[in-house]
Amino acid sequence: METIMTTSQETWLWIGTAGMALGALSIQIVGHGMTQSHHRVTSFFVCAIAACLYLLMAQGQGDIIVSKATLALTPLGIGADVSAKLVYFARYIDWIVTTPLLLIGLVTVGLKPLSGGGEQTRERLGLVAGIIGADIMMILTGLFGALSLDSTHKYVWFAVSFGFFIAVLALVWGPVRAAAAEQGAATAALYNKLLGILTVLWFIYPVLWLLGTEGTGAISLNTEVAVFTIIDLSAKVGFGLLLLTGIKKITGPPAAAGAS
Ligand code: RET
Repeated sequence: METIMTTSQETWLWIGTAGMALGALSIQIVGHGMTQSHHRVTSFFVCAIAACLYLLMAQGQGDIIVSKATLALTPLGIGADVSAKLVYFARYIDWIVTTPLLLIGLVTVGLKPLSGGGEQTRERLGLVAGIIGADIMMILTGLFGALSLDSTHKYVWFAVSFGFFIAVLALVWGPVRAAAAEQGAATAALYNKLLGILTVLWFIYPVLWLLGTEGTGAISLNTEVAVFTIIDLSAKVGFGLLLLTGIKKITGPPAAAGAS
């Protein structure tokens, strides 16, 4: 089991910190003056929050050595086959805040603006609450799994987390996609493109978790940290820039939108 933060990991974590900070900056530049500025705000904070949590990890403050002695989630009397492992818990603090923001970004492309209140607003709020609730539980139960030393406990939590993941996907591929289809070809195409990219990128997370130190330990922590950095930058900076440029193309320059 791996219990040391290596130089390779440190380097990748600094790359993540710098990449997220530059990403936040580039989102401000690309999104400057855009019509739907809420997209700029959420995409900016996704990167800014991740930059902080990467900084925490790069400084060696975002990990915990999980062992029988240090962990509350590890029951006493566990078998002798378990030892200690290093877990970057800071990822889960990042994800629990940024994944709902990313989903809000996607869902506000798909759902058309509401005029007035009424029953429609309530239904809409219920749908968005379902997506965000399931997403938060996906990350929280994933953290429980990562902090578990006993492998039965660990895979029980993995299964629970995966169940919530499927619920999130079912909602964004089902009702939200149907709503996007009613909004005209350009919006539907942008929603479907972002949905496809998000789905592919997000599926890599549970796979890496299973292969990495949280799961089976088939790949080294060095590889895991490197791949997570690349996927995180794609899912946050790459996704954010695609979202902003897509929305800008649909809505046109602010002056024209204001004149119409
Ligand atoms: C975990 C635990 C095991 C089961 C599942 C997981 C899913 C994680 C996901 C994370 C997405 C993170 C993003 C971060 C920001 O860029 C928690 C690994 C299903 C989908 C998009």
